[in-house]
Parts: sequence; C-alpha cells; structure tokens
Amino acid sequence: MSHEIKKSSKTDQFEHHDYYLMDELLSEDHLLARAAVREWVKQEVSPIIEEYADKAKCPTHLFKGLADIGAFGPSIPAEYGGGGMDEIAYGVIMQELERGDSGIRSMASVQGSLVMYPIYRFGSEEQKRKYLPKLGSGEFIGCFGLTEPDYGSNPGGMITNIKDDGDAYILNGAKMWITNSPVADIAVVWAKDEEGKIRGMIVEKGMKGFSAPEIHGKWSLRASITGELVFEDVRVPKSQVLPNVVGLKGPLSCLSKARYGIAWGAIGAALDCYDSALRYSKERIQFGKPIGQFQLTQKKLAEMITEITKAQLLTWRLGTLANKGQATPAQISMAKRNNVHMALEVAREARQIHGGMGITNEYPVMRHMMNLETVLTYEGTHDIHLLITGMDVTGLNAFG
Ligand code: TGC
Ligand code: FAD
Repeated sequence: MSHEIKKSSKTDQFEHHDYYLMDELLSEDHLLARAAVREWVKQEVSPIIEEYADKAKCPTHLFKGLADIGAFGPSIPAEYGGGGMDEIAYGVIMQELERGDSGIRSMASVQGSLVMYPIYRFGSEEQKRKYLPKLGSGEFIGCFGLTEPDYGSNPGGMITNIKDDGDAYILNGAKMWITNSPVADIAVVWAKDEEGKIRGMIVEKGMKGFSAPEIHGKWSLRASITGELVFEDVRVPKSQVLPNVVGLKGPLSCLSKARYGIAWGAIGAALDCYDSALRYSKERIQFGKPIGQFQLTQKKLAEMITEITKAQLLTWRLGTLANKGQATPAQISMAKRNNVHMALEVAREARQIHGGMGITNEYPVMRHMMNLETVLTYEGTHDIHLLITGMDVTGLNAFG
C-alpha cells in the first residue's frame, strides 16, 4: 500500500501536557530525544495511521525511520547497535511512539527489548556482532516467540521443543500471537530441551520447515502485524542457541524490559486521548455553551489529568530505579498494570466526551481504546500482574 494517502484530520494536533512540571526532572538528552521522536511521529505516523489501522495494514516502511530516530534498543550500548542512552530516555521514546499508536510502539518494543536485548544479554560475542547492528539499523526485523496456542499466561508449560542431532537441534512446535512474525528476518524462540529446560535460540527466515503465517481478524492493534511461528523439524545449528541463559528467567527478563517500556508508552496513548478530549470540550457547543463548561465534562477531564499525572510520577520513579539497576520485576508489573489500565479508562472517558464523533476515525480515541485492549493483555495480562504484586507483598505464590 502506498503511504501517499489522505491526511488524518484531528490526529496530528497534539499539545504538551505537563501538569506537575515533570519536564524539570528530565535531562537535556531526554528532552531532545523526546522532541525528535514527537516530531517524527507527527510527520510520519499521525498523517497515515488512521488509514493503515482502518485497512489492518502494518506500515512496514516505518521500520527504517524507527531505526533512524534511535527507537530500537535505546538503552542498549551503541557499539551493539543500540542508542547508548539511559532507561528514562528509553521510556520517553516509547511514550512518544505510543502517542502515535500502540502498534508503532510495539514495532519498537519487540525489536529493541525482545529481540536485541536477549541477544545482547544472553548471546555469544559472535551472535551479537552478527545480528545486533543489523537489528539496530532496521536492516533486519526480529520477533519474539514465547506464547503458544495452549500456553499464554503460563509460558513455563510450553511444548515447543528441541532434540539433539549432532551439530544442530531439531525444533518442533508452534508459537501464537507473535508481533512482526510474518515480516521478520529472525525469531528469538524459546523451546524446551530434552531435559525440559527452556533455551533461547535465533531462528532465521528461510530455515527449512519454518513458516510464519499471519493472523487476521484483529479489532485491536490493527496497524501492527501479528502471526504464528510454526516449526516442523527445523534444523537449528547449535551456534544459534543463546549460550548464556537457561530457564524461564531468560524470556521473563526480556519481558521485564518490554513491560517497563509499555508503562511509559501507555501514558502517551492516554495523553493523546486527553489532548483530543480537552480540545473537543472547548469547541463543541451544546445548550449554548462549550461542553467543557458542564461540571460533568470537567470531572472527566480533571480525573483524566490526575490519573495521567500519577502514572507519570510512578513511571519516572521507576525509571530512576531502573537506571540504578534496582527496579524489581514486581515494581515493573505494578507500573505496567496501573498505567495501561489508566490509559484505557482515559480513552473510555475521552470517547464519551467526543459523543458520537468519538467512535469515528476523525479522532484518535477509539483507535487508542481498541489498541489498549491488547496492551492490557500482552506482556502479561492485567490479572497476572496483579497476582505478581500479590505474590510480592504476601510472599505467597498464587501460581504454584
Ligand atoms: P516463576 O517460577 O515465578 O519464575 C521462573 C524464573 O524466572 C524468574 N522471573 C523473572 N526474571 C526476570 N524478570 C521477571 N519478570 C521474572 N519473573 C520471574 C524467577 O525468579 C525464576 O527464576 P529462577 O532463577 O528461580 O528459575 O515462573 P512461573 O512459571 O510460576 O510463572 C510466573 C508468571 C505467571 C508470573 C510468568 O510466567 C508470567 O509473567 N506470565 C505472563 C506471560 C507473559 O507475560 N507473556 C508475554 C509474552 S511476550 C508478549 O506478549 C510480547 S507483546 C510484544 C509487543 O507487541 O509489544
Ligand atoms: P490466557 O493465558 O489463556 O488467559 C485468559 C484469561 O485467563 C486472562 O484473563 C488471564 O488473566 C486469565 N488467567 C490465566 N491464568 C490465570 C491465573 N493463574 N489466575 C487468574 N487469572 C488467570 N506473545 C509472544 O510471545 N510474542 C509476541 O510478540 C506477542 N505479541 C502479541 C500481540 C498481540 C496482538 C496479542 C493479542 C498477543 C501477543 N502475545 C505475544 C501473546 C500475549 O502475551 C498473550 O496473549 C498473553 O500473555 C495472554 O495469554 P493468552 O492470550 O493465552 O490468555
């Protein structure tokens, strides 16, 4: 599909909202990174996103631009293809991308946190040199295969497996709901070995017996491409296995990284909905007044900015802990769960403020709302994150 398509009307008008002067907590580098990504989203994403979402097409031409603005692995060292920035820079970049669309943020989350990060953290030096620069520059697209048809919230039960065959493993099984899989050059795949231990490996497109069919029919994250990964006796050279991790903590630590980015990203979607609702409340006249003059509209807007501000404070603090290497998985779960739920509630309230217009693609609100239903579920569902917090505070495991 050509991206020379109609300009979306009200999707590219976002203004800055910083109720608690959080910008004072950001460094010059954070502000510069944020401004650059915001401008890119305004130029490249906002004008086309409604139409791509409408047609359920992924704007794959944006992968290169995402690489150029440093959206892939912002906190991975530059010598390995990342941005060499800190965790807050990574956060503000995800926020600006998701202000455009959760699916665009997903393109970057998967590439940086779920593909580059495991190779950087658990790969051999040879694997890092071979794959990371190409992933960082957008020459290669990656995907991350953990979820299976019968094992979503409980990935430890996975049945995808590898069997020893001399200098290679034979990989069999299937992964489900995999972002970017139909367009990916490589997949980081998690499978059980003959001892039942979970291992990570890099599977390349074109390996015999490997296919990645697209999943159709999504009403959410429509501008993101999702597929399966199917492995039928795929011969994976042993040199493709990530040598430096064994067990479920491998994929779960990648999830920690991506969940952190989502906690920031969700604020971007919420800000875009709030911004649109605030503007509409001043423009739309009913009963001879702007609807923003009615107390019930003000209640909605006041609660929206209150919840956004609380989420910003939570996330900024999480970022300072992450910079010191002190953010725990449970703290990250709390922020992901809180912020995505907050964004979904903000989207629902914003939709009401827009009245009937709120269900159309004249405004970004319904698209964000539908996207956020996925964001509430992937990277650990709303309830799984609640149970992670519950386990952390009680010391009692609801899963075991
Ligand atoms: P459990 O026994 O608790 O843990 C196994 C080992 O892992 C360690 N661990 C973590 N390490 C790092 N980060 C985390 N977040 C970790 N959580 C746990 C843990 O310490 C243990 O280590 P060790 O050394 O003792 O072996 O495992 P469990 O089987 O009881 O499962 C716990 C549970 C339910 C919390 C976990 O499985 C879970 O998080 N489930 C949710 C699954 C999920 O989030 N899937 C996401 C798939 S990827 C995706 O959605 C990408 S969307 C991408 C996009 O488009 O943006
Ligand atoms: P289930 O695990 O079957 O859960 C169904 C319901 O049961 C949920 O409400 C859940 O909270 C609840 N539930 C489950 N267990 C418990 C429990 N112990 N206590 C209480 N409630 C429970 N995965 C990848 O590996 N890579 C990707 O790139 C990826 N991208 C995705 C993109 C999209 C668009 C979507 C929709 C999903 C993606 N996923 C990906 C998969 C995603 O992570 C899973 O959908 C998610 O982890 C939930 O698994 P499930 O869908 O199998 O739901």
